[in-house]
Amino acid sequence: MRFEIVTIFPGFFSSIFENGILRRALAEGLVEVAIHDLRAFTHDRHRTVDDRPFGGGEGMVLKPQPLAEALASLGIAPKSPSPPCQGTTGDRGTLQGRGAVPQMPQNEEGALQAAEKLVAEGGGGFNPRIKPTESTRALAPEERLPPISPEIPSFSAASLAPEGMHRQEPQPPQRARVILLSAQGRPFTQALARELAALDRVVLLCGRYEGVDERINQLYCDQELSIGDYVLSGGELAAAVVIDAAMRLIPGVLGNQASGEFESFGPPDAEISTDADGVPRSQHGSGGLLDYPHYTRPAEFAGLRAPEVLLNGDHLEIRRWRRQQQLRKTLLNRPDLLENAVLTTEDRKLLESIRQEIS
Ligand code: 6GU
Repeated sequence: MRFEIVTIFPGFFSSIFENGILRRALAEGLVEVAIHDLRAFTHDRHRTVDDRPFGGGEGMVLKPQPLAEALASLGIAPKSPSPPCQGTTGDRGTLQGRGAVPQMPQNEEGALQAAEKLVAEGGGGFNPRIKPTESTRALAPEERLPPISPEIPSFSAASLAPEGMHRQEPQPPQRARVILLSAQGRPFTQALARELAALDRVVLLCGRYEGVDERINQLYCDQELSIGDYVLSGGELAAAVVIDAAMRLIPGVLGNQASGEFESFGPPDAEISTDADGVPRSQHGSGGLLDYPHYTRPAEFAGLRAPEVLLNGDHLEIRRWRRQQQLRKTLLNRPDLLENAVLTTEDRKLLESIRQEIS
């Protein structure tokens, strides 16, 4: 699994990838992350990435040319000039040969043609737009991983291997997706995180300023994603969120695979599993409810005792209590989730009594 991030703040990500689960996943080669500095794809003295919006208005817009060149360097060609993507198109292969990072024209008009030519010629690899972009399209064996640009900080041992030393051999089919991060995107969810975790390559374009020239979305993006109903100053935080959420669902990244399946927003059909002692690991995967509250030693802290039921070892009772707590938390904090939750008759009774209790 490889994430490519295109950003004007490459330094933003260092602490995120140097800590915790992400760090381990990278060190173990389960995940690769490459960060591409958008300014490396400018050609003027000031390394200009933005410009004033046509039609006037506040703020600045990310220019299309550096983004098109950044994508070309990753072997990603424009789709056919069709209507803007609606955020639900399928995955597509986006890979190409290695080779040097292309020489791009020094003017903006030529950039797109050059990007297309580069990819069509094979210097930049294959053109995924030539083929239909059906969901999860398999790539031909000769379609290889992208070049690693020298200026790109990369966070995995594999991607730091010297040019020519890795991935020369034919690769298995690749599934890839290009995502624009913007406040205008469709909401990022756990279900989407699961989708991304099953892909081989995810390219994240971090929007900045007032936005990104919409033609980049139209030409290149499979999805436009937002991480919530608030405005961030840029897509970098959102990219980190998307990577964190997706990467921890990749097999092997979490020590205990079940903990990914069974937390809040787990798949609705996640089965209730038990640990070696027969204690339910959790019930919170079942039905898309929020997680239940957790407690650990000491049994009493600051005058508050952990719930007695958790201390007495009655697994059936523990299970019942946790389900009730899930229902309670979901009702209080996210009542919207109850609409799609899978609820038993007992759950509904419990919900009713919680409703009465809190009203
Ligand atoms: Cl992905 N970008 C920006 N700028 N703001 C956001 C967002 C993304 N998601 C929520 N707010």
